[in-house]
Amino acid sequence: MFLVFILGTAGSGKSLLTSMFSNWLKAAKQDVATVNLDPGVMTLPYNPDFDIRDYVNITKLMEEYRLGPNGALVVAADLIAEQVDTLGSAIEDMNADLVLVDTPGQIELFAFRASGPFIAKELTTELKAIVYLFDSVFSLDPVNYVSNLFLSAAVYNRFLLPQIHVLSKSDLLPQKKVENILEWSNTPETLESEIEAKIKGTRRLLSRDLIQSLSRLGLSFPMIQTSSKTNDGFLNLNGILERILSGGEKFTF
Ligand SMILES: Nc1nc2c(ncn2[C@@H]2O[C@H](COP(=O)(O)OP(=O)(O)OP(=O)(O)O)[C@@H](O)[C@H]2O)c(=O)[nH]1
Ligand SMILES: [Mg+2]
Repeated sequence: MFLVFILGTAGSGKSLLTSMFSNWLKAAKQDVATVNLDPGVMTLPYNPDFDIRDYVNITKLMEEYRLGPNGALVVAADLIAEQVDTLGSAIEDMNADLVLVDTPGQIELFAFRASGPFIAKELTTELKAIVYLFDSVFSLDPVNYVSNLFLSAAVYNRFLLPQIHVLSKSDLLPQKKVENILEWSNTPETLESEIEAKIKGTRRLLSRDLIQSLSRLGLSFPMIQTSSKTNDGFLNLNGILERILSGGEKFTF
């Protein structure tokens, strides 16, 4: 069993990717299961095989501890960590070859509080990977793109798992723009010169230094485009996951 955690900023397309990519994998006869780890979500575009909402109830926590929604999510994250053995067994019992794990919209909740990395570490001892989403429309602005690179680096620093960058919602941009952003990920110099051309003053200096420090750290991950509306890039995403997790073999023979 391999686990793939899907992370990204709020609204970057995690849940729809979990939904559409799992459907795509099923159509390719792969034994895939879905996990919802977002205790605060109201409706999901898929029917999770494992749902954290069966274990923690945000509305109850808000009432019980007199908390707002974000405070309740923090308490929920700690409660989830306490039950990690139970959750791990439940997920293992699904016996799927590949498990897609949809994470909460508040990325800091999963990535930066102790519970997320703890869950990622403790939930099964099998191989894992992270798919980190970059929203295409948000990434059009090179400064946003750089900020997101840093968030992704922070995620890597917490999880230390193989990480793939996915430029999500590729259907919302002309292919030329998509390729432009992919080019930034391959050659940081392109990104730097675009920032030099577009931005002035402190923001320019800051962005340039940020890009250079990421290059120095050697933190670069492959980036591919996907769309959960057209299934664009799913074949590619699957190929990369197979290479990372199962030595290039199919997940299910
Ligand atoms: N056009 C287009 N829209 C998308 C795509 N993926 C997601 N969306 C839309 O973007 C919005 C957010 O998608 P979600 O899948 O809920 O994103 P999320 O990251 O799970 O959001 P949170 O869990 O709230 O952080 C929804 O309106 C989706 O329909 C895509 O590939 N193309
Ligand atoms: Mg979601």
